[in-house]
Amino acid sequence: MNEKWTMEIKEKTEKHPCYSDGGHKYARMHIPVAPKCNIQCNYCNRKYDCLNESRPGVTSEVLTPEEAVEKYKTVKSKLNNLMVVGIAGPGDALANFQETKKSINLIKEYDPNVTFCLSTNGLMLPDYATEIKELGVTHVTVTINAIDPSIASKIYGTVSYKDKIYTGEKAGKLMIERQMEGLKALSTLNMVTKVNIVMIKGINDHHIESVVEKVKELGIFMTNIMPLIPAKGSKFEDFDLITNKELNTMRQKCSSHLKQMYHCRQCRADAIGILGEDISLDFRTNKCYPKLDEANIKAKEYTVAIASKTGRLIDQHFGHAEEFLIYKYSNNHIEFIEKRSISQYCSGVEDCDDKESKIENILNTLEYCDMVLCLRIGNGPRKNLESNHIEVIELYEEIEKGIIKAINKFKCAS
Ligand code: CLF
Ligand code: SF4
Repeated sequence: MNEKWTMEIKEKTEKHPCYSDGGHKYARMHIPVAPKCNIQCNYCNRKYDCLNESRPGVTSEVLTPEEAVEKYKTVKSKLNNLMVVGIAGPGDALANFQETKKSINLIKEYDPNVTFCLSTNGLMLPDYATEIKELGVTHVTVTINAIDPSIASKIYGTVSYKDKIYTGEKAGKLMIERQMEGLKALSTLNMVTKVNIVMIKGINDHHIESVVEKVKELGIFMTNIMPLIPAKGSKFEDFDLITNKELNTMRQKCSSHLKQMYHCRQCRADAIGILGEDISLDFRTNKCYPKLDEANIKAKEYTVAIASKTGRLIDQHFGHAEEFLIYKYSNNHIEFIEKRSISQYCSGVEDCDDKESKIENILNTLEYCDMVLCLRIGNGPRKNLESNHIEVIELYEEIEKGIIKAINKFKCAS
């Protein structure tokens, strides 16, 4: 820990689930008050949450600052271990500075002891660093994917700054200059700063150690190297995945320079709870109660396969499922039929080689299914399922509501 930090900051860092290895028992609550963004990353599809801090495939509701504080009061009354309020999208926290500021002020008025944390692409950081410190933010994450403009130019499609749109190396150079200036400011202000780096095969994977070394010089506390999750509809949608082995090798290499985060869950912009156990659905304010719209439902019957960790929610990545829950819709009625076990399509790095026989196995398991509902799915298995006439829908929802939404084809947003 930095000697210049006060006891209060040290304690807040120890109880922060992302910054401390011992913080796993504490909960954080993201307030999704920041929908706009000022840049276009080539791995981002704006239909989804900001990938610099979270994962694609599921979108978060957006709250006004007033709604955010009301939701905070409810969550706080039910979660004794709630320590951190984070602003991580769905766009960029500082591209929505008025909403970010107002939300923090309202929550601080109600609970002056909570830790405020935010994540940003860094473009506006030099302008707001002092103000966010004064607001009471103690922990800041900046996503920095490159320190070389030619590499950055492959990652940032456009950057919108002071009424001008930048592209190519000019965009890359501007981002890096602003990010470095922002990091210096945070360091001078003794803020606890983490740098997230999205590791992208063939683009910046050979360059990550240089980023870590550079940000270390600027007084950063830790880095979090995250694998690219290719977002459907983004320029990088067909990019190869970084394997867990490649990721962990890179993290270990970089740990000789700086503390590394190994437990990031690439969570939603409205995630609530301890890391890895998102309970945001229990607190959703934008309640949507879908009803079966019989007149518009195409088929009379559907067999639906669900990927679920909890048995209650559609909350599992297709590739991590060891079994599917099979439901049947017919005559305006949904019924649970059975569990069907599979050998996992991809349970990690080394055993991802024989994907063809695994997808064969899954296709056999999913025989007669019309749809698969899962939290996320890679492009390869999606294409395989679709070419076998199985529709794939990514969503995060309670199972029955999810089935209704899926067969209604999303009458209300997930
Ligand atoms: Fe949220 Fe990010 Fe703050 Fe944590 S998340 S704003 S630092 S409170 Fe944590 Fe989630 Fe990984 Fe982010 S696990 S995506 S690193
Ligand atoms: Fe998307 Fe986040 Fe990049 Fe903005 S900063 S373009 S929301 S990934």
